[in-house]
Amino acid sequence: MRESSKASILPTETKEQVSGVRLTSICLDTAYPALPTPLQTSSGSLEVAPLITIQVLTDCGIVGESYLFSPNQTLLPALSEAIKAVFQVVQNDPCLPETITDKVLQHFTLFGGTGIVTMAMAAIDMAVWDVVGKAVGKPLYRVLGGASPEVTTYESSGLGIGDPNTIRQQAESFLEDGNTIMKLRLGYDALTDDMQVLEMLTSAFGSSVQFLVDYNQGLTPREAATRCKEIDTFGLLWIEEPVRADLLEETAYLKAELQTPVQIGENLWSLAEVERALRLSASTYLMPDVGKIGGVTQWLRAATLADQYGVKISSHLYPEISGHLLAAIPNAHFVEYADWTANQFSGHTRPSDNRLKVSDQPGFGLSA
Ligand code: SMN
Ligand code: MG
Repeated sequence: MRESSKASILPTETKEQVSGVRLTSICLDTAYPALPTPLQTSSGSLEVAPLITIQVLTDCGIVGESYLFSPNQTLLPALSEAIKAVFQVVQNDPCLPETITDKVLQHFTLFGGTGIVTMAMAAIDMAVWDVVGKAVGKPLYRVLGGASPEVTTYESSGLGIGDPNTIRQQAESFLEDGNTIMKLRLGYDALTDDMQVLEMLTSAFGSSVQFLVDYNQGLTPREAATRCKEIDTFGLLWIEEPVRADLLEETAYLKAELQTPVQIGENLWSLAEVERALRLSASTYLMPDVGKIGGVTQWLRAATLADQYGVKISSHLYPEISGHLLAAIPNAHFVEYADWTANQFSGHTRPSDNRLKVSDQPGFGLSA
């Protein structure tokens, strides 16, 4: 790992302000908000957004808030247990997120691997960063050195695999709010179906809408070579996860063959995986998921690494949290906006004209 990606994130003055605050206990809850628009992808469908909400309590009375989104509902109980187990490792520790994350990583070395433990670590790390923001009375993007609360977004709340007329209506409703950049899910049974939807959308909207497409890992490398070449002429902003997320060499091959940028990252689970993707030049851009990469600390380290390779970073879901991160990094690309948590957090804001104004409340401002 390049050491500069491990350079301290928390400014010294902030560190001094929060090092006296200690983490005392944790409260967890679950929620299953229905998706305003159910989403069909080539690798599964989503009707509710299974969430764990996390509160980390401290000895100074500040409560850090975060959440985890699990595409798989049945794993929420296991995830909750993992969060409690990881919290035990850092209970009574000072509120220093980087130190906490490094301690957790070290503690679970023998257990090894990634997955539920990484997401549990993320839940705690995110809540600890929220405590930091609240302790110093600043929104997180400001704590992290960001100057403006405005970030560029694309709409990702719909356009799942399905009926072309419904897709067109959804695209029209995004456009009504001035959101002209949107993500379409592809990976229909046949390439001709992918082409039909793309042709319908481009003839309906012309150059007034820019599309990105997501195959959700649904293609074999051979299929991907054929399908991506066919859709390469549509001027798409990117083609996301054409093949299984661990097939980085195959993704690198596609990137080299295509005019259209290739996007991956929501299924990179560690800095080592991010660095491998960068070294292989597996994709044009990266979009780490703040839950799966291990939290704010690891997400920011990944963004720093990517910057060293000249790679732009977008986020994956968690718009209320990711917005702060994109507002604070030099290599920011897009915040993925989905409305799935709109009724869950009072601090959730919606984009218009492809822009999202990140909360100005201390911390993430999840409950404003
Ligand atoms: C996605 C990821 C997880 C659940 C649903 C959809 C999709 C995205 O890959 O990038 O938004
Ligand atoms: Mg995706």
